Amino acid sequence: MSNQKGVGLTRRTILKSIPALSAVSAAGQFFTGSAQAQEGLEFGYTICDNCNQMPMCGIRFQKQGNTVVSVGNWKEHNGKLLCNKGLATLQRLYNPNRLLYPMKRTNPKGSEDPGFVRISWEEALATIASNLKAIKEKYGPEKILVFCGDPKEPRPAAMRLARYLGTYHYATESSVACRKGSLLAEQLVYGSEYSGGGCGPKTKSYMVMATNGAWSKPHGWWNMINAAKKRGVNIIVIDSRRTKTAELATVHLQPRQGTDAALGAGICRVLFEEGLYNKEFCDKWVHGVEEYRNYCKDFTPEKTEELTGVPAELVVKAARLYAQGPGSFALTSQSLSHSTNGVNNARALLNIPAILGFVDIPGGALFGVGPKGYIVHDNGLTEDFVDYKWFKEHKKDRLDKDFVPVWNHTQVQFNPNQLPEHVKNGKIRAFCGFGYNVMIWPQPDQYAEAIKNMDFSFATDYFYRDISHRDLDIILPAAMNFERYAPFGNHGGNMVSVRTPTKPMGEAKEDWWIALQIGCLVDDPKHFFDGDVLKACDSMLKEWGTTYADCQKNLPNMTKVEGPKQQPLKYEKGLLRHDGQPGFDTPTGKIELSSSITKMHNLGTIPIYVEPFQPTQEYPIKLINGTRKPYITHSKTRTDSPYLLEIEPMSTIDINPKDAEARGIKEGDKVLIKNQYGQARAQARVSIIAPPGTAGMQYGWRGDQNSQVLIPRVWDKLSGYAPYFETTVQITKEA
Ligand SMILES: Nc1nc2c(c(=O)[nH]1)N[C@H]1C(S)=C(S)[C@@H](COP(=O)(O)OP(=O)(O)OC[C@H]3O[C@@H](n4cnc5c(=O)[nH]c(N)nc54)[C@H](O)[C@@H]3O)O[C@H]1N2
Ligand SMILES: Nc1nc2c(c(=O)[nH]1)N[C@H]1C(S)=C(S)[C@@H](COP(=O)(O)OP(=O)(O)OC[C@H]3O[C@@H](n4cnc5c(=O)[nH]c(N)nc54)[C@H](O)[C@@H]3O)O[C@H]1N2
Ligand code: SF4
Ligand SMILES: [Mo]
Repeated sequence: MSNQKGVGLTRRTILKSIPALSAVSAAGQFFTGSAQAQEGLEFGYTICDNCNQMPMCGIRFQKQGNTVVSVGNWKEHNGKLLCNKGLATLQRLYNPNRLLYPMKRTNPKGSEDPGFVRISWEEALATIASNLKAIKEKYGPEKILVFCGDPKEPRPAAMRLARYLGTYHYATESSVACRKGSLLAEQLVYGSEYSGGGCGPKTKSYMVMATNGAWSKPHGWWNMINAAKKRGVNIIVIDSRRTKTAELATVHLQPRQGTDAALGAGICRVLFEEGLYNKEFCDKWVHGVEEYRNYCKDFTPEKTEELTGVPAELVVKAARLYAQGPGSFALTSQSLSHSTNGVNNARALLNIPAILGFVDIPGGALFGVGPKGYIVHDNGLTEDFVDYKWFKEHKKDRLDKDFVPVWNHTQVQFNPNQLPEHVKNGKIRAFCGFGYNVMIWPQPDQYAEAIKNMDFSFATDYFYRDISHRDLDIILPAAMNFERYAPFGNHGGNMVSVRTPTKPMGEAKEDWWIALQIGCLVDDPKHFFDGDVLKACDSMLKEWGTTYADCQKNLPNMTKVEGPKQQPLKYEKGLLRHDGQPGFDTPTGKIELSSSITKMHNLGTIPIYVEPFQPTQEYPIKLINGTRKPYITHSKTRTDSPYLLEIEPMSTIDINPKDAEARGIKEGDKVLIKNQYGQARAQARVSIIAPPGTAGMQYGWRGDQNSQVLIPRVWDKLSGYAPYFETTVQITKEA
């Protein structure tokens, strides 16, 4: 294999030499593969992780020896239609820039050149364990932050590591900015996770709440909504932009960004005033109806138009159409939450199916179910595996208690958005990162600085990412989805898929193995399955009546496991509440239009409208900074899968033709986006996808295209999320 010793490598030589040296190993394996041309092709199975979407799609690959030579659809799998990003994972697997060996820094933090050199796994794990132990003893275990980025797969093992290290400061990207803001809204209204679903044969109306599933969800969703349209389902899309999904709509409501609380109130007013709401259901199952109804009175269709920009007659039409039902809905996993009043915006839309009684009904969205202990929104985790109870008991001890009391009350994960402050105050001193990216935060430099100032830090990743990793003590190479056993996939509640991995490239190791090995060194190995990944998976699978090995024997079929039967009206049967009583898992046992929990923390009761940041003369354009593109995921596909990068080699920004013309901007022009916080470059795409006065762009580009510098560090009081979608900017053509 490689002759790499790595001693004395500088950062620059690493960046140059990792490609070169690992190319040797990659190509080495490739050539071994082709030298074994006589060897037959074999099929293998894995799960795609390229959009961090859960549940993930299934991949059937062909391999020759240890080399994967092609990827394709796994037709027996629930998610059997791979998208372009899934197909591009082979380019990622054999990307010559992959991180293949454990590395430690040799120069002081903050140096231009960290001087990373290759070390053995033994040294890496021993160094990590001794540092974590020392910090735990000297300052207390809660000074350690265990953090997982958007990748979902490492999470169960990372959270278990946090548990037995004894730190309840376990956070993920989903507690920075992703799914858990919407989840919080769902929990406040319905008492548990309820983000909607698709359209079944009985569905007659469908409300798409600020998600562009055509681009952000797997193919199955696009097929589902097209089929629904053909069947004549009334589709109401609420989206500030004219998306592919919106183009399918019977009615497209296009509110100005951040005004959904007004739109929700306007729609509910129509339902109340016209007697279209389900009074019987409300009387029995909904709390705060009168209070919210009174609030909605002011939101006449005309007033709603004035606040949201949605024509009055469309507000009325959408309410009437949706009320015909049976209605289903789909709530965004994040877009609404990226505003200062984000959780309330999401709650207001969630109130619509609530007052209509379109809750857990045939033809509507059903509450998700899983096998024993399975936490649907924390895919891959079971309550026992991560000891959820322990984390719940320690919520009040967490550092986010005063920052976001409602979050702290309801969420098991720590909200780490004040990390710079916590590090400055000595409250967080060590960082264990699994696939993390500092660019998820507004003003990322402040977070990079916080990580630099830790007493000790390490991370695992597929690649060395300069801005996230340069100030770590140790960086570890993670095995990719083709190369690892854990985790298994859980699909539709009762189907499990497992993998037949290849041997990892270089010395990459799977995240679960890394977490379990560290666990064995800092704590009782029994808590970490003696470092054995398959034993860890089996600890969950055995509870559901199977094992990893049995599931492998079933391939290419998925394995059916023991779990509750999917059924409607679970709230009538006591299947939603923690105490087994009928009703919803809220303090009142009812759906809460008026929240007992926000009230308890003096943060209001009903989801009121608050005017979002308004365009000014200096910064006249609202910037939705984070809309998904079908061929990009976050930081990942930029360089990892060059085939996708060819589609879009630099950051682009969608600008309405009117706004473009007023600024002399043409398709393809380079533009400068600027506000009081910072500036970023992009290439203009002149498109009606963006309404006049609003621009949309992806985030995650680096250097002078880093749009995160435009976002202020101000927070939604309920979730503690940043207003990524709310900022205002000026856009000018670059000289
Ligand atoms: N402005 C703006 N900011 C946003 C958003 C927005 O809309 N606008 N959206 C927010 C949301 S919803 C999200 S989800 C985040 C994006 O979340 P990010 O955390 O940026 O997600 P990724 O870029 O997918 O992955 C982060 C890192 O993990 C590595 N990685 C991937 N898979 C694995 C794995 O299995 N193991 C290991 N060890 N490493 C892995 C990748 O190489 C990468 O370096 O950004 C958030 N920030
Ligand atoms: N291809 C691809 N797929 C992905 C990802 C990816 O990066 N690329 N990321 C994955 C992740 S981590 C996530 S969280 C999901 C996100 O999935 P989505 O939530 O579907 O993604 P977005 O495109 O960010 O936002 C959805 C829509 O919200 C609209 N919107 C923005 N602000 C407002 C508002 O104030 N009101 C209303 N009504 N609409 C608004 C935008 O115009 C946009 O069309 O996607 C996942 N899937
Ligand atoms: S939608 Fe695409 S990227 Fe996401 S899991 Fe499926 S194939 Fe992979
Ligand atoms: Mo996300």
